[in-house]
Amino acid sequence: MNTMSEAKRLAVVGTQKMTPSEAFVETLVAQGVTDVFGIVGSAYMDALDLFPLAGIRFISVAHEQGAGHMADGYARASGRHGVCIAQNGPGVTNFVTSTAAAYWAHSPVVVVTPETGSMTLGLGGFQETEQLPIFSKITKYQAHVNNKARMAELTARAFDRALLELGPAQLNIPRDFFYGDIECEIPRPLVIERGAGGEQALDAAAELLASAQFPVIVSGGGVIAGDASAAAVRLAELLQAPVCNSYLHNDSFPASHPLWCGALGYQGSKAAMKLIAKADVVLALGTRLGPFGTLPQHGLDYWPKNAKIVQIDADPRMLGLVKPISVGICGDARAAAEALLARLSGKTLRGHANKGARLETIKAEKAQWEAELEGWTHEKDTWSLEISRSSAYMHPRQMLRELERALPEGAMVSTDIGNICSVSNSYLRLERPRSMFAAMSFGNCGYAFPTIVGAKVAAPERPAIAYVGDGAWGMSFGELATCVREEIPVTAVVFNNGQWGAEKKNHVDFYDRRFIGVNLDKQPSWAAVAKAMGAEGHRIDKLSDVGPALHAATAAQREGRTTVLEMMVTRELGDPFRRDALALPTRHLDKYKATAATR
Ligand SMILES: Cc1ncc(C[n+]2csc(CCOP(=O)(O)OP(=O)(O)O)c2C)c(N)n1
Ligand SMILES: [Mg+2]
Repeated sequence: MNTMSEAKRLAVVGTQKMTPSEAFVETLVAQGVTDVFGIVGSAYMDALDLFPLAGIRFISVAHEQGAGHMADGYARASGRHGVCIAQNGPGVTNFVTSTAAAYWAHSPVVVVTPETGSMTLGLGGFQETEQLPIFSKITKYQAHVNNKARMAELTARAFDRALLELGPAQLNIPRDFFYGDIECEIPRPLVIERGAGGEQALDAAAELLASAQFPVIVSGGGVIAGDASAAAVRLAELLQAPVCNSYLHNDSFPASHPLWCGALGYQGSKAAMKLIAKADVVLALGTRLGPFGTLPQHGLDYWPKNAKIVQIDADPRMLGLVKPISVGICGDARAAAEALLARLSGKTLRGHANKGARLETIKAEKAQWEAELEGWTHEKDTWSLEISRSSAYMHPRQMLRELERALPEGAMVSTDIGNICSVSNSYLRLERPRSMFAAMSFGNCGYAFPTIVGAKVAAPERPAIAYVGDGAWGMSFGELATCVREEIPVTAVVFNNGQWGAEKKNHVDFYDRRFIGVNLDKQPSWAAVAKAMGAEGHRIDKLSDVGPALHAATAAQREGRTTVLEMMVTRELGDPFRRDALALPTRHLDKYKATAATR
């Protein structure tokens, strides 16, 4: 932990002689950096050496991908920069997946990539690869330190751009540029206020919302990033509009609020989908309305194609990109919501005439969805019924419900991308922002665990829980070593169904159960592995043990202990991800005819 007093941490002021390493580290200090995730490497040893005296904690991880996800989780939990660093070449290429994931999670991660030395670049020396092209499509900004004298300037710019554009920025530094003498000033962070958006657009939006008979709000990631929750609640209350969470942003509106309806998208809330289907005006607040998050679900093609859409996003490129819109507002979610509140306050709102009926509809749809969920104790398709009949293990849905009931107040939950994690979307009701860290549109297995570790570093007082499938766990459990070594206590809930379930579901639905590479046979006991690595591990196979085990594990976090709860669940499978993108197999060659669809 950083124990250095704030005064001591202040970055140096005025133009001074320093080394580029000092300039780099002092710029980190000026940007408020207190934690950096990575694996040591000779490329940046000279700067690393300064970290302790600068009040920066270096968190040493098991794999650079883990460091990148930790920086992402840290940024998502705190709203501050997450920072990761690695050795040039292989250390840096290990950042590719985590950087792409942070890009789609809109996380201000600064990816520091020391590069091969400038005097040997291109000669095919040691640990050399072109590091800028690799990240060009998964960063918002790339700074290349082309002269050591520009170290502070370009470091600061990478930090500024990451926050300004809400996404990863790469800082590429030829390794020899850490050494030498330079004269420079440490730039202070840029503070840019985003503002509410164009006056005319706000006026037009207010007109549309005032004239709406059935307004519905979609509350997205921008509400979380823009600290706009309170404004979103006030706007919803003024309009008396139901509020849907955008896909995987279940923490974008308090779930206990009467106007909350749940999440849109894959494994989301039927109540939310049925209510938005009735909208004549949709206010998309801080959401890009991503294509995957608005696809038909549960057999409901719910998107209201005739509704007028008012979309608010800080990134102008997202406006009208996926759905046609009537009004686009390029602005900060909170400032825009407040500007709309000011405009709507004195107006006659058409939707108030039927607000009583609308509230009743919201209540009824929520009650119906709740009753359906309560009765939906297991999956009902033929495969799931067959496979779970002879199993003594828990039904995933029942297990998820028990976890939901036992979720401690203020918990942060990260979710991976498997079938059971996806089903958990229906069982994650959250009260406060910065509480859910799903693998967003990049959808990589192995996201959830390192991400919650980073979130825990940013918010050590909050219970931190990762939901992870057993396949994804195999990819990411190495970071248990980080939790133990660095004393970052978290809880991993591992769903052991002995399979790469989400993909197996495609074999079941489209490929006549010709299973290839989807069964995870002969797995180790993950509880035993956890213990061997110095964490706690418990195997849970009874529903009645789920809640108490989660309670105990999250309580153990207060004593600094990390716990793995290995949930033994049946092999049944919920609705698939990509029904939209798969087709029954067609075969023309005789050799492959046996695999052609017969249905
Ligand atoms: C890095 C990566 N590799 C492969 C995939 C394809 N994929 C998506 S879901 C999934 C299965 C996940 O299995 P598991 O983590 O065990 O969860 P389950 O579906 O069984 O609940 C796979 C392999 C992916 N999304 N990311
Ligand atoms: Mg699995």
